Amino acid sequence: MKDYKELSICTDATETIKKAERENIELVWDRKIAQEPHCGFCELGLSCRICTMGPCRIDPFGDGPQKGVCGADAEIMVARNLLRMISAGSASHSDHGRDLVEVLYAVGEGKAGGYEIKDEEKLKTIAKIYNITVDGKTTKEIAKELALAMMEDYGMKKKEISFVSIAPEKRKELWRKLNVIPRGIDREVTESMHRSHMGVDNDYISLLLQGVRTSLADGYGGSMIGTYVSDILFGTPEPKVSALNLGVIKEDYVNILIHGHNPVVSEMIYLAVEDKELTDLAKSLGAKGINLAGLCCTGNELLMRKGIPMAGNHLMTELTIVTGAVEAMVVDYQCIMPALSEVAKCYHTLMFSTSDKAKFPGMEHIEFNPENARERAFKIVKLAVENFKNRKKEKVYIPVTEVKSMTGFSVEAILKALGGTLNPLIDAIKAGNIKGAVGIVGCNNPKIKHDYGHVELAKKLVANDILVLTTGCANVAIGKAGLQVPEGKVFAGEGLKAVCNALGIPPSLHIGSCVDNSRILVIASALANALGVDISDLPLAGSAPEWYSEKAVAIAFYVMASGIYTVLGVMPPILGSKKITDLAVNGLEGVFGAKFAVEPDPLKAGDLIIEHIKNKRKALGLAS
Ligand code: BF8
Repeated sequence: MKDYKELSICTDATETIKKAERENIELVWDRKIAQEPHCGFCELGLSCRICTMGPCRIDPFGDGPQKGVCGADAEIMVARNLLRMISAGSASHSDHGRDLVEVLYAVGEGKAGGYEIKDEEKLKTIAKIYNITVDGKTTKEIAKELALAMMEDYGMKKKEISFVSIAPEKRKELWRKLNVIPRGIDREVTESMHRSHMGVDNDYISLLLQGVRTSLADGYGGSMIGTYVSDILFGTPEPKVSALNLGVIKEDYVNILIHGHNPVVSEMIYLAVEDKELTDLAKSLGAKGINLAGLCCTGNELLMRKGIPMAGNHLMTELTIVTGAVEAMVVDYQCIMPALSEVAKCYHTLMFSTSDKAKFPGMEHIEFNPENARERAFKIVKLAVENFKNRKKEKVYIPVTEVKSMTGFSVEAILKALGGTLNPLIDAIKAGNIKGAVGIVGCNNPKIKHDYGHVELAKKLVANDILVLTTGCANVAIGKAGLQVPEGKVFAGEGLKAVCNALGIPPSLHIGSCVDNSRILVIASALANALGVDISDLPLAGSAPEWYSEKAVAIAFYVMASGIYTVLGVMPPILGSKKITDLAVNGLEGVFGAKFAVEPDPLKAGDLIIEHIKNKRKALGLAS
């Protein structure tokens, strides 16, 4: 018997974990225990399998080998491994952005089936950032030209990628001095892989600076392109109320879950679910209709734009299937545990993969591209509806009812809530009603009690008048805890509560998926520009209390390099190098005006952030 209370703070999770145990279903927590003890060399970053002269390990206690076969010491080994983590994370966000650019291009060419431009205004605004003239051109012409210009951001023609232009002048000067401005997204990822090959870059500082440049290619490149093109194609999010937790899965309905990251697939599934013929088919089979719900970041994309409810975050994905009420799960890519199809085998759930880049044993592969997406989405939804008859009533268990949560706080929506300018926010910060703002972002990790890190940190910060912004899996955790509805002001301190009352907003704002951390960069840059300071002067911080993914490492680096203090709840594999660890938690401050801290206890992490915000306010001459 598991100690359920130690696994998650959420009733929907613990109740469904119990069901899984009764039904002999293996879950992520079981597999984690089977892996323990984890390899200590790997945890410290002191193992290397880059070449076949190894694999090599360095003894952290000094008794065994202190160098790999090639001569790499602890610094080189840790730095190379870290650079490869950043590169994989940046590649993932950016390749997602690339798929959106291809759809934008296909729309421009008139070859994109069901896709269209939903936000023309934004298309034009972004085109102008790329120095594309818009007057006298059709929407399709602008779309095609912008897509081609964005493709150049992925290449090697440029000295600086385009969105770097949004950063404050001081920050750009610093980046130029350090030579870390990304020249091309793919170029930086490729160069990182090259530099970390045996016998190329063996200076740990140089390797880490390339890590910074690669992460900036993600934040101001692939991720920002992903966010903006999604807004152009599917609409810029606006505030709305939706629902979260396993209770969004409806017993009387055909339930379809979408999981992954790319809205290109999920938006088409959304359209098919709205189709009357398919709904009638569902009704003819005894269901009340078709119910669509999201998981992870593709869920966040649909939640932000369409108000489609979310069934859960990363560690809830297996548990949704354990409810026994899911007719189909449709996945695109990233954060999709290959274990899902094994769980699905124990129920009637059909599993569909949709991307050429992400195939899974045990899933039926129905590939999407811009031309066929509409027809494929209808095919999948029809198969899901027909699967309703295979549901075993006795296996259905949905342990909770849904919780309401607000979403849709794009930068434009925040500005609108503020009356069109950042001034009310700046005034509230100056007056001390809002002491500062913190992005709580990132994943779940079975090494940390599910959602505990996110929720406790968010509660502590809002109680101290610090506005919270959420993305990714943190959104679901904090929303489920009730902090993302206007009534969530009960958790806030008096100052923040007054702001929530005046604006009708919650103390924690959901701003999107993980690529939408780029929205934090936009807000931070706009705030710094409005005040005539650098981002590192602002009372801001970032935190990833439960991160697991390489993408989170890339995010942490571009947030830090933008000048934002970043607190991680899980230790990255760097402790094997004293020099790199010291640089991360001390030395970076003198270079980027920001550094990392690692603190698994969210209450202590909250103390670190509150102290940091006090210091930043003091330096700006604001009362603490
Ligand atoms: O990109 S927060 S577990 S779903 S990696 Fe994955 Fe982490 Fe969730 Fe989204 Ni982000």
